[in-house]
Amino acid sequence: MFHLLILGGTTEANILAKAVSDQGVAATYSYAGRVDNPRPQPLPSRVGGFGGAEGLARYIRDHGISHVVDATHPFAAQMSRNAATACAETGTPLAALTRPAWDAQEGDRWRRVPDIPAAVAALSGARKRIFLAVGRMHLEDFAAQPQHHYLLRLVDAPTTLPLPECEVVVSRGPFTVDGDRALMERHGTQLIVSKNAGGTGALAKLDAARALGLPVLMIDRPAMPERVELATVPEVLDWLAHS
Ligand code: 3Y8
Ligand code: NAP
Repeated sequence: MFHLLILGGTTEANILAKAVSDQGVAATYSYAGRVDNPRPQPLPSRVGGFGGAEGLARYIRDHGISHVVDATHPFAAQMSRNAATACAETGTPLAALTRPAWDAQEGDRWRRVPDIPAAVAALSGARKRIFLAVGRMHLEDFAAQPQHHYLLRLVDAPTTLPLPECEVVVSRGPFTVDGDRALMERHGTQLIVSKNAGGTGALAKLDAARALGLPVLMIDRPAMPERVELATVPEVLDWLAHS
């Protein structure tokens, strides 16, 4: 019996979900439950963790999952590790739908750091106006550099804020270059901090930074487990048909 599990939460996962739904393929879309109102999907959806790799293995067995596509964000490394472990354990075909990392272009002023702690360390020094566009989950880490004035962009209104001087914009992407340029000009942004997410949904701020001649602190992706990696939805549909 065919039943696909899509580990979602990204633009690419949503494009895959639409294609799979249009084909009438039996599939379930999975969210972690990070935000209050995740985008509705054209597939039956589930929200919340599985309970580690063993929880995912149990879910695969209990729900007769025949294929898994890991279309999570490049920084969702724990989910990707669990998917690789659970699929190996249950003998379930697994493929990742990934998007290439961004590369600095002509005119970009990037400083690359390997991870979030290195980004925090790189913010030592005199007060700046910083567009901290890394979301909510790692804000605590940046409390080590309270001297800056931060512009934060969050999906949901925050309950607590660990940074003494910050301005919050509640907005989920995908974003536009004009919108991000106006946002940064209004804030008087002097530095942008960004994850190297790749894809199109978060790219606008980098195009705006280039236009404004602003420096970017770019956080490289975490390492990913060994797995089949596909770059487009047609490749995924072809993989599903032959694996
Ligand atoms: C819950 C599900 C679509 C998909 C939208 C993409 C694009 C817009 C850009 C900035 C950067 C950031 C953040 C971001 C982007 C897309 C895509 C992408 C970055 C949603 C979504 C969920 C999440 C989780 C959320 C994280 C946060 C990260 C905001 C849906 C909207 C910063 C990553 O408050 C929280 O807990 C937020 C947590 C993980 C990172 C963090 O550490 O805070 N995404 N984002 C998913 C789940 O529950 O399983 O509602 O659609 C999805 C999208 N976010 O087609 O509309 O595909 O990348 N998401 C980053 O890249 O740096 C914003 O502001 O410039
Ligand atoms: P993570 O750190 O890799 O995963 C932490 C735990 O969250 C996982 O072990 C799993 O819990 C649960 N989880 C993560 N993704 C899940 C999914 N799609 N379905 C069910 N459970 C999931 O993940 P994250 O970075 O917090 O990302 C969470 C979600 O936000 C993912 O859907 C991801 O695609 C999306 N997202 C993340 C980012 C980002 O910057 N990290 C950006 C855009 C979108 P259990 O161990 O209990 O199974």
